[in-house]
Amino acid sequence: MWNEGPMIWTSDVLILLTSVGIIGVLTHFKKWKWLWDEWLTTVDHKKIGIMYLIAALLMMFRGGVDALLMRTQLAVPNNHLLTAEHYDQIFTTHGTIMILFMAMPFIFAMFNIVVPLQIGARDVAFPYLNAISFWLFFFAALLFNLSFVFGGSPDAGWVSYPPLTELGFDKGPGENFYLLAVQITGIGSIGTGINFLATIFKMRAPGMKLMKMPLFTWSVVAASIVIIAAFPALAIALALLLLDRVFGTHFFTMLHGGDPMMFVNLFWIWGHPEVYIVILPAFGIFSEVVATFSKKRIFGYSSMVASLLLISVISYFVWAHHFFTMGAGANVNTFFAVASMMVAIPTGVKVFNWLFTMYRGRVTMSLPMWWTASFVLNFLMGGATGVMLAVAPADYQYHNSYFLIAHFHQTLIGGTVYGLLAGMYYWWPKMFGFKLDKKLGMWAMVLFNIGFYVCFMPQYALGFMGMQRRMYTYPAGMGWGTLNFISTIGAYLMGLGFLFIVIEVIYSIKYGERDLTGDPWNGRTLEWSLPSPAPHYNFAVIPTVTERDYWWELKENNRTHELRPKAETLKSIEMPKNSARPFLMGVAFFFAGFGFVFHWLILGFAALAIVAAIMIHRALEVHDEYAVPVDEILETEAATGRL
Ligand code: HEM
Ligand SMILES: [Cu+2]
Repeated sequence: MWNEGPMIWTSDVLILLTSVGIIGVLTHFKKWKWLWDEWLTTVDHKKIGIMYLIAALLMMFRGGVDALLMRTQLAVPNNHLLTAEHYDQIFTTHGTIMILFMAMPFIFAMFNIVVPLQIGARDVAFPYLNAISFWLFFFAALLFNLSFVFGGSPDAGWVSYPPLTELGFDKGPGENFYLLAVQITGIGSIGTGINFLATIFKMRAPGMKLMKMPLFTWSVVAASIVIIAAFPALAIALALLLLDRVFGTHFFTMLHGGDPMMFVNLFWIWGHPEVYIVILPAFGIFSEVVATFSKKRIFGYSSMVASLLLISVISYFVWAHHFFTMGAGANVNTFFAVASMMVAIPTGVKVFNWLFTMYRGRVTMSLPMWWTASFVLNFLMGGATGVMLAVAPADYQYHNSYFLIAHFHQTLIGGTVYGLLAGMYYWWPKMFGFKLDKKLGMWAMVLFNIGFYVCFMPQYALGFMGMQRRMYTYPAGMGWGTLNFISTIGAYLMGLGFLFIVIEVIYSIKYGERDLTGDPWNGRTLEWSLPSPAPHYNFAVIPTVTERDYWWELKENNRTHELRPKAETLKSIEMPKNSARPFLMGVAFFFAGFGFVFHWLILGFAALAIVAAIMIHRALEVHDEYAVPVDEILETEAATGRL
């Protein structure tokens, strides 16, 4: 902290000022009680979704600043803006944050905001667990981000391979921060996977058979299955590595019979499915957006469902494509090459179905639709370069080169991030009751999209020219200078695009078009039958579904009044009570993590004991629900003009 140089000191000061600022504002406007009652203790899936969204956008900012620092460093040959050590730390935190603390919470934001509304439920199956998942993620993100303030950031890449990460080569504490923060957020993710699978299988409105579910909900099923099966592998890998580091075991240390390759296998058994976890919900979002804005039902519904499920299964048979060059032999490599290429088939089916849905549809180019259209082109290229990488012999040439960097950014940004932004624009009115400004949004989209190609296209070429990933600088004679400079310009254009999104949000809070109908896009699924934002109990009366795209059917046949509540028949509604425990559990996990990072075992175990105490307290709880009185429902429904 004290010996790390002006860049870190400046960040430290900025963090301190921001914290003081936030505390000051909350105190000045007397918002502490509101914050506690309405947000920190909430179990309402819509609010949890909004908190995930805010956190994800903040982390996108942090990860983006990392990206710009790296691209600035690489803009010209022989640059010394960053030291090698600093560059290592930055690509590590960038990768980890983008995948685990940006993409994951962003998909969870969408799960939470949409799924219960879309299936006609009042909340998720386990609202209390849902809050725990959020706070575990939140405090894990805090722990991870604190690493550069206390003791230094991890620097062994987001994959954290031993022996680089064995104690002998990496004294820490950066690596400990990585292991513990990722472990804690991973536990939360497993909870979310279980929660949403249970929600979707158990809480659907009467009549909503599986094959009548909206495609976004289907994509959450697929992603949740992958989460439940994949994250335990990561938990084991991280736990064993932590044991090696903190307690001197030898799971992965070669000298005493351990095998670092085992970590690599465990990591990618999680790591590859992980990229499908973050892309599958994006596929679901595109399906909703394309159908809504083409005013047509989705083309090939059953094949869309089948391809989602197929992708989630195939994703388990490809992990070894991450180490084709490690000498597994031709037969093993062939198996994993063929399996990897097979993913292209169901993905291709989906792309064609989106195109066929648009074909002869009455297409409206709204912002969600622009992001979707840009996604399609990106994903075709990302998919094609993915198949190129899956050709095992060819991969010996471009393994770990910039070609790979360009490929995975094209799928992660052009697929996942575009999808999540499309979803954010699409469901924003449902969350907040107003639309985001289209003009500013177009600026953001155009800048981001052009910036994307300017940034990453040159990197494909750089890969072929021999530039390796994770190089902190390069000599002038390689001929890589021009392309790198262009790439950096692209990165800044994307940064500018992000800035426009921020401006757009701030502007729209004041001037954005209010949504008084609840159905600003003329949507097809149940969430659009509710007012925006939806009341805290969601549905005053649970609908009985008879069709796919039920809300659309009702609108077509002038039967929307069937979903209106009737004053005579309203009954009081049981809703889960707020609880402080999930938040406190997050705090306790934070201190446990902090303790183990610095080998303060007493703090670590004491904090875990508090976690246990909270769990016992919960186990003894008898009444965790309360009844919303009919009067309150009447009043709320009348205020939105639905009675
Ligand atoms: C403005 C957008 C972005 C830019 C300019 C950018 C740039 C970079 C750069 C320069 C690297 C290091 C390459 C190297 O030297 O090896 C990198 C690595 C990486 N990026 Fe990004 N990135 C962006 C967005 C994202 C997003 C959205 C994700 C994930 C959702 C992501 C995931 C990763 C990962 C996993 C790594 C590998 C880290 C490692 O090698 O351990 N990036 N990125
Ligand atoms: Cu993979």
